[in-house]
Amino acid sequence: MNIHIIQSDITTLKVDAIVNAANSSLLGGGGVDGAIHRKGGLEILEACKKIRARQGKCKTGKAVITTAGKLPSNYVIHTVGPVWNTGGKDKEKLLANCYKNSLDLAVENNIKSIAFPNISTGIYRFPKKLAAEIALKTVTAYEHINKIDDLYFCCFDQENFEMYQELIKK
Ligand code: AR6
Repeated sequence: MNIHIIQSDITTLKVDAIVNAANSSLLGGGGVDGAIHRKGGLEILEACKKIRARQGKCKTGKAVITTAGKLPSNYVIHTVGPVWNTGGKDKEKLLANCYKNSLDLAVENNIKSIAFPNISTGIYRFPKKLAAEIALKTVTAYEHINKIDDLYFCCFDQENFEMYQELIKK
């Protein structure tokens, strides 16, 4: 398994699956979620609505998978990160669950290449360094990680990009 740290717009990546930092409604929003729905088209929203009808809202830390619509990837895995307000260990665990549950779906769907955005570090205000540490720790400890060939941490802002590059060295 290769880990790549890149700085890019995740909607442009041609990988098996990109991960969306969604909200529990699964019906779109701002940030990376807005970009994915805007560029991927209505097919993604329709798929999300079907999941909503079946299981209700998506809880924090959980993940669901849909088509990627018009995007160059094959799938979008939507996961709901925790909102950082008071902090606390449960937030850290919930963020780790986002990565783990997304990887579970990837493995179940025979996905070999996957790109993660920096979940929760935008509108949800999770501290970037702590989020990066949790992300790296969770994926490297993931028990089926050898089933994934290429895992991309797709950073958007310079601060996250530099932080991931620093942390990966350690
Ligand atoms: N490609 C890659 N990363 C991006 C892109 C992009 N096109 N756009 C933003 N980012 P955020 P959250 C980065 O706010 O904090 C939405 O409204 C961004 O720089 O997208 O988990 C949802 O519907 C940041 O590092 O997600 C939820 O309501 C990271 O993606 C809420 O925001 C996450 O920022 C979720 O908040």
